[in-house]
Amino acid sequence: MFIDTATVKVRAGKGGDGAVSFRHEIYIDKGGPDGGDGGKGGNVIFEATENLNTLLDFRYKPELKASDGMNGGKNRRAGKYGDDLVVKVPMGTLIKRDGKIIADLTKHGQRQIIADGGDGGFGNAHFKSSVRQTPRMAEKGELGESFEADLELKLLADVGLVGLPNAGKSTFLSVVTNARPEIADYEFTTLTPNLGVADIDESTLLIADIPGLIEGAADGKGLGDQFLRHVERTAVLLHLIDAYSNDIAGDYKTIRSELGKYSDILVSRPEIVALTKTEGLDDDMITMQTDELQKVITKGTQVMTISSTAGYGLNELLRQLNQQVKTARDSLVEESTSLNNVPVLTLSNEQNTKAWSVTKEGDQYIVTGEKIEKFARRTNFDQFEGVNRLRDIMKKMGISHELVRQGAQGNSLVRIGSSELTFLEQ
Ligand SMILES: Nc1nc2c(ncn2[C@@H]2O[C@H](COP(=O)(O)OP(=O)(O)OP(=O)(O)O)[C@@H](O)[C@H]2O)c(=O)[nH]1
Ligand SMILES: [Mg+2]
Repeated sequence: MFIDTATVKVRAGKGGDGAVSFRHEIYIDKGGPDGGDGGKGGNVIFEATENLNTLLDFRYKPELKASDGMNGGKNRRAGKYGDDLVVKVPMGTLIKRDGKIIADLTKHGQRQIIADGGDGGFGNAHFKSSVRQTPRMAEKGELGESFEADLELKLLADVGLVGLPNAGKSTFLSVVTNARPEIADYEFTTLTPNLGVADIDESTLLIADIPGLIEGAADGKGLGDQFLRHVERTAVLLHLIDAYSNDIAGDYKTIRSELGKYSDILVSRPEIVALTKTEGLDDDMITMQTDELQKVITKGTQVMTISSTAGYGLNELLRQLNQQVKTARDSLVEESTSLNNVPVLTLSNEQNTKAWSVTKEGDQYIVTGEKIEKFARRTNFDQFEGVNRLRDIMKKMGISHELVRQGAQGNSLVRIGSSELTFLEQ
């Protein structure tokens, strides 16, 4: 079976907690704070490899988890970082989060952090100040990023075969490559894409055969557009047309219009058109059909004639394809590098960190805002001083002022994310 999409849960490691500890020195009852910081949680990293070509394995991996960071220790000893988890995916895998592309791994060895490990919490050694000599508080480590990632494999073939059903696409693939797709004299024989490798001169061409397209394909008719993404990034399109067609110009236009509706990129790919099944046709007939085609094809497009069953014109066609693929690949480099720079989504987006808001619900006050929620998550609510520090931060950010303005009193309940505290402002 051909598997080209998968959904996996990714979970980066939690950061280790900071430690509360005090130096033990001879003659000194209690030394300064020396609790170390927690280590950062491990990242989940995806790496593209040429050794895989399906996403099949991911169906058996319910969760991809990196390890947690260790807690800090005495003597300012920092917790060990959690180990990263490196996940191998086939080249051409797109990774999406909530429908947004967060990574596009096209080259062998290319890596990207998909889920970022949580930061470790500060140990109490960080919290010493002139007024606070013995801080009995430390931060908790943050949770790592965790979400469902949708993987989508786009085959990075060199040549994409397009055409109406029954045009002879699979037959061509079966003759010029090692692939053995199903072939039959009816429409929609091919239901899922086939890939094959053709040898020509000193090169190899990876050719993708997809189900036939019909009018309305881009809107979901027939087998719809679900397979067009497999040819979206092929360097060159080979458009096959049955030479026996009664409306050869119409056939051509139907396919071009569906490609155009699907994507601008697809329709602007270099294209070679080939008339198929020509072994039984005389030259006049072929010339007539070619002339008809010339009236409608995109300027500069080559028209070739082949017969897969008789073996006519195949090497010439492969040679032309090879040349066009080479030229096209050079200009494609730019496109794929810009895709590689798609940033990974992370929780800390600078623009949002300053924003917060306070709303009143019944007699509770709900505080939202990325930065304050982050501080709250890192606060250890079992430690009195930790909670007080959170109150200090709320004061500095102006949140306390807003709480007073909205009527909060000392014992009012304030909720920040999933944390709760009493207001306690004098
Ligand atoms: N005479 C002749 N028949 C051919 C040639 N190539 C393909 N055919 C026939 O055309 C019919 C359709 O061929 P396929 O290769 O299955 O066509 P397809 O484009 O893959 O069709 P779908 O998968 O349905 O889109 C089959 O009966 C083939 O035997 C050829 O060069 N000459
Ligand atoms: Mg087919």
